Amino acid sequence: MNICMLEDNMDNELVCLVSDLEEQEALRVVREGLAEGVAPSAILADTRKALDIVGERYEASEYFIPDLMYAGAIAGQILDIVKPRIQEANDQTEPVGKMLIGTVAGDIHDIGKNVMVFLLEANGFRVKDLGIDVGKEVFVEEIKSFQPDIVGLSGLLTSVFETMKETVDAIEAAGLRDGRNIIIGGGQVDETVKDYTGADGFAADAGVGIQQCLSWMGEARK
Ligand code: B12
Repeated sequence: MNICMLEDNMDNELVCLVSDLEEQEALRVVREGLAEGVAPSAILADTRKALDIVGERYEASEYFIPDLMYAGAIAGQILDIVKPRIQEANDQTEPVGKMLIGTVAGDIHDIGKNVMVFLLEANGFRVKDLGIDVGKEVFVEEIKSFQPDIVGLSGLLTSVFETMKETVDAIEAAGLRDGRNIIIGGGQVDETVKDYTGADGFAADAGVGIQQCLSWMGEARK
């Protein structure tokens, strides 16, 4: 047991190391865990728990913007290590569905979106991730070529709720809404924002988002 586990009373070494920004130790634990057969989905779940703690520490003024960026970079490296394992498993099977996702224009937050992407892949979706600050025209063009079953719009800033609405409107105006669902996600979205933007669903948590997407594809988990 290391010091951070004693101090924070956490029983999970990876959650503790990532939330304490112990980059090298965290990456070592991830690599050893994978070698010992720990499920990639468990590593992703722990990484998400750690990012929630980082967010809480930021709001409590214990962490500052550089710490958030560092936490994001550590999470990104973990996701990079885990991703090939998830892809290996997915290559063996037909995808559950196709999902196009991006953070809408005006917003550069992507940690939560990336968690959602990895959970989608872990659950058998083929995912095209458009990245951050994605304009509505780009969503429209990518829907035409990728033909997703579901479109996911991520946004953490309240100021981009309008952009989400404009993106949904543009998809509708291009005649690309029929036969596919649109889900919005981000820490501050709720039923009211969903109704305002005209999306079909919302999720302020990736676990809820996965359940919604699986249910749309007819594979809801019990
Ligand atoms: C980390 C962070 C940053 C990092 C982002 C790094 C990165 N690569 O993403 C940096 C430092 C860059 C940043 C910048 C800014 N930030 Co900031 N940031 C945060 C912080 C602390 C944590 C966000 C996070 O990653 N959480 C952890 C993840 C795992 O959670 P999540 O994003 O909510 O994602 C989950 C769900 O929402 C969902 N989800 C997410 N996307 C999607 C998509 C779909 C389709 C689905 C289904 C689900 C889903 O699944 C995820 C996993 O469960 C939040 C505070 C908070 N508590 O959210 C502020 C916060 C979002 N930021 C805020 C602000 C104000 C800013 C800045 C404007 C600050 C500034 N003055 O420059 C800039 C904005 C720049 C821009 N144009 O976007 C405010 C927003 C307030 C508001 N009312 O809009 C917040 C709420 C902080 C606060 N309390 O004031 N930020």
